[in-house]
Amino acid sequence: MSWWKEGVVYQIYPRSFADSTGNGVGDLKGIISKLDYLQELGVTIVWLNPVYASPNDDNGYDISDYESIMAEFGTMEDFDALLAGLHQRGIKLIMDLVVNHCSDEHPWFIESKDNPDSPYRDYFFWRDGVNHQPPNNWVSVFSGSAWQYHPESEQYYLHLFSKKQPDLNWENEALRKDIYAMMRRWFDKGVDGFRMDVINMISKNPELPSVGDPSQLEWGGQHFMNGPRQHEFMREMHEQVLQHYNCMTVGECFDVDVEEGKKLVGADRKELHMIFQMEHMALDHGDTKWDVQPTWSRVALKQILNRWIQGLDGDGWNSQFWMNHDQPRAVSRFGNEQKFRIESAQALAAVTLTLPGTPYIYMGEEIGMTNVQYSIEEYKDLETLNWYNEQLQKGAEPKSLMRSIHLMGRDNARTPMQWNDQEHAGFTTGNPWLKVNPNYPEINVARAQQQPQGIWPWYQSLIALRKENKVLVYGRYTPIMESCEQVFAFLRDQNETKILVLVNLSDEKAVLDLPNHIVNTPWQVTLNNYDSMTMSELLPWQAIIMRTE
Ligand code: TEU
Repeated sequence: MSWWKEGVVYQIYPRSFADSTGNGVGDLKGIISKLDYLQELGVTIVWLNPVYASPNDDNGYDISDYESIMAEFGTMEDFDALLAGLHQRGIKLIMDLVVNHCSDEHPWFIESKDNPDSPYRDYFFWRDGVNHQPPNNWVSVFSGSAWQYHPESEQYYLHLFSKKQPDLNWENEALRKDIYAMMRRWFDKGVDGFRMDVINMISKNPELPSVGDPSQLEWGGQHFMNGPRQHEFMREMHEQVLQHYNCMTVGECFDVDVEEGKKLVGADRKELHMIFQMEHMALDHGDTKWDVQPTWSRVALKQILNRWIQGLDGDGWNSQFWMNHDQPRAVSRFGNEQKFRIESAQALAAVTLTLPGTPYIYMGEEIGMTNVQYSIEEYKDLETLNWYNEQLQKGAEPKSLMRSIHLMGRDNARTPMQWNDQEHAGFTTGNPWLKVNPNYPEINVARAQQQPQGIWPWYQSLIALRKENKVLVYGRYTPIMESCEQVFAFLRDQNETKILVLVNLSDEKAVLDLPNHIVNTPWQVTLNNYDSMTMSELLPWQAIIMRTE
């Protein structure tokens, strides 16, 4: 029985949650002021995006000191108060661990740059160029070459993300020891676990070879995704740190298949508890994420999730989510924010909170917050801005670029939390760092909590249901109607208890084609987001959860 299996996670992007000072940036005291809110919702674990000292090139994912708090967010005393306040309410805290890279303003990097003979030089990937060109042709996730030239030492350093995020060299044992010691200090302070940023990118092929045509920028993933020493490093981290604490770990992992996933989370592997597999986040991608496909397949979605659930069954543990701080708003992307905002947000919630695996709710999902359509000057995210500028230079049409950004840009998830219909949605009394979604008079927490049939109480009920029914945590999972392009249906059962989940993920009515033994079971309806129901048809985005002993 592990608390992280039974828990429900709520993700907070601190910059955008609640501002206590009026400077327009969310902060730790702001989060403290909302702890009763979290308790009322019922979540039992909070994941905080990075709150460490950072020049904020990538909103805290560029860390300049792993052991102090970002000045904009408050102080270490505030952090201690936050942790204590969560624990008093029976809520655990997991932190972001960003150790594939740090900031170019971290003392390790400054030392490595200013003093090539220092032992810190080898904490990073410094290499000579080739004919006055970068050492290889890898492209950065945030556009352009993954190498930055440093004229003083006449070498380049590797940065798979922005040039202010130099990659750390995990081949170096002293670096690994420093990271483990830092993690232990956070655990000793009382934090309950880590969400590990791009953790399957830490082991690079030490030769750092080019891919394909060396004169073209290419994604070098084959040389650093799930690299040669990945599992060795994970086991070492487990042995030196994780095994000593009653903690939770979840690794963010792009490009893993179930086989690779099992190696990371298999029960006897001594690596991680969970990963975020990202396959369903690509359902609407074309060649890149910006090449958005207008429709996505429900059958494909179910195939992905079922493959992971069945693949890890009895061995590893899944995590379930529709979005995070890098993804568009769930209701805008997978639901229908125009015609069925409430129903579709409820339908999506019903799926994540009843599938096997730990559910993750991203702040604002519980009130059905939506994407935004800003002009380019209003965006802050470096991924979005770099891509826009790069594409413009290549001659792309601004209009089509904006269409992609409106659908896919990361700032969709990062607009301030909408608390009420006051100015700036009650997020700040000052000037918000990122513009508040103009729909806040209609979509906000205060209002959502007053709507008995709305999204907020629905989340509250689902969370309570999961806590009260361990069958939803530990029970067997049997998918139903797998080839149906509208309905996501499944059975959870344990001993005599059965829970049936029927969710219409479409704008049209859906015919229910259920096996006889299910139709003939004496179900009691636990949750239904419409007033009526039948066993033969679901209304658009209808979600029904039924139970029997
Ligand atoms: O994200 C990893 C990552 O690859 C993302 O940048 C992702 O590809 C992209 O956002 C999808 O379009 C993690 C963090 O979650 C993200 O916020 C950071 O920017 C990134 O790592 C670098 O630390």
